[in-house]
Amino acid sequence: AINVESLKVLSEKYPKPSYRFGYGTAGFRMKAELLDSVVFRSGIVAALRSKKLDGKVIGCMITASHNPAADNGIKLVDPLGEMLESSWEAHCTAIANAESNEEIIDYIHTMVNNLKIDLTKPANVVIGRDTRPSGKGLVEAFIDGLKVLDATYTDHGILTTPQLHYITRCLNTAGTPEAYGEPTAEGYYKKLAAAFKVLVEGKNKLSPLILDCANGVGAPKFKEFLPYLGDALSCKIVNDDIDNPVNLNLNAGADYVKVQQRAPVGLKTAPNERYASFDGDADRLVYYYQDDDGTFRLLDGDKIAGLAAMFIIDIVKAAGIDSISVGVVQTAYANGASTQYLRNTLNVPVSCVPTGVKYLHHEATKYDVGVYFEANGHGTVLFSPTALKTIYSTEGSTPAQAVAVRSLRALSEVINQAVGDAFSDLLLVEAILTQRQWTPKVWDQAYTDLPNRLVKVVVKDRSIFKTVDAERKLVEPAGLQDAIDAIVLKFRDGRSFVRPSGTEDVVRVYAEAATRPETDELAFRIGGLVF
Ligand code: 16G
Ligand code: ZN
Repeated sequence: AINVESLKVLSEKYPKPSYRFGYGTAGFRMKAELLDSVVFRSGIVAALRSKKLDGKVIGCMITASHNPAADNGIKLVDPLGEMLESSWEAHCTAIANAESNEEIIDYIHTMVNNLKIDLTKPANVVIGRDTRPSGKGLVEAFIDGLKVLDATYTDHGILTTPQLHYITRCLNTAGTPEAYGEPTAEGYYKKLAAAFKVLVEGKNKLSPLILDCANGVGAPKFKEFLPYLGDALSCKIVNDDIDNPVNLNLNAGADYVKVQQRAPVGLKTAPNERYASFDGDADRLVYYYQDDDGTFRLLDGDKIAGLAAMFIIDIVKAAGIDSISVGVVQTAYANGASTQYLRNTLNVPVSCVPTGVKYLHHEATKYDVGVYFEANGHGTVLFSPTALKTIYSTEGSTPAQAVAVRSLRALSEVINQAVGDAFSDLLLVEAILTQRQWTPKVWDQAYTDLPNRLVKVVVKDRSIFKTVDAERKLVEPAGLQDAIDAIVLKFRDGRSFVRPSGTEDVVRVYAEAATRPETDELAFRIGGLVF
């Protein structure tokens, strides 16, 4: 039953500020001091979700990813480690905006009735948080929310976002044929390390990787991970200062490197070295290097998708399996040159979906092996149950085929199937580069990115911008798309689109064209239309 007395008492501790909250693609995310009531109430929703799913374990991650240290956020995770089902996002938003205890209780009753939730069922939740100083207090608020419905929980303290997703999936699949691993950080390290060792066995080691951890949770957790990898990976960590919170994501991390197209603070690039950056909760990864002429070269999520797709296609072929099809999922932000490469050089099907991991993930499940990445470095590779069955029931009829089958199995283990994971993606890239003995420059030669520009435009009301066709076209405001098309036509290899941000109060303009000056002019002119 609902513990109405404790709801009333606890609710006093977490008064709602006058603010309109919305659960979006990144969950709730804002200045940490605004979050107490939202997080408390999210505890109630998490408990309801678990009861609705017959006591399955729901995950809760307290993080604001690549945002500054003063921000924080909360995301709920469904049993298999996926994003919360979208219809429940609206329930989170509704409860977060309730103006009184009575409204909260009414809303719970409405959910119980409409969704046929049996309140006598148990509720189970696992919790993780990143290194933000506000995290601890928010976890307490969340736990208070759980108490309203007598949910049981395990607080894992500091974790990366993908580790929390992994643990959630492990707990819910334990003892089934889909069992995913030991539900602890240690289980996660062991599983990934074992698979990685198979992939690099007998190959010459690469030069050390230099890894920027954005002064976030990736630093202590990757250090914890390294001993499990032993001498299979050599890696030098920079930007690991989690004791001074102001440094979190400050001029460092995957988002900074991708947006600024330059190396992070604390890292001096030299030719022929290999660099990578995590974001603040370690679910995004980008690589980069310095060219012989001193130019900074970015290897973003599109480049990782291309590398992964290329490798998987080859290895499936080498294993003598022809029944497995590979597909790639991108968003409108994917560089045009990457889409061309995938379609025309690798000959793989490519789908385009709206921004947000849940859309990519869902689309990727339609392929036997679905590679999905956002250009910003968030992504993973999904193996369908049928593909896994094939991979684990094939032995290969030659020694070479047997080796390829073994690699394919290890790939499916090293890649996090629950969610995009910077640790796991890093091992994937390192394994491929090691197998091929490639430098980042060789990897980069697959195709040349078109110059591109992303601009933010502050508008009065971003809700008037309505998109279709995976955000590549505007249908409202009327006439704007025609005006955009007319300008784009004048640019060689020109492409541009406009979409309202899901996480900030701005409209984003993306432009790409044949040269840097043309790209900048295109972005400027489209930005001028929107403003
Ligand atoms: C969220 C999304 C991320 C996307 C970003 C776009 C998830 C887990 N995260 O952070 O994938 O790239 O939003 O932000 O889905 P925007 O809508 O402000 O451009
Ligand atoms: Zn992140």
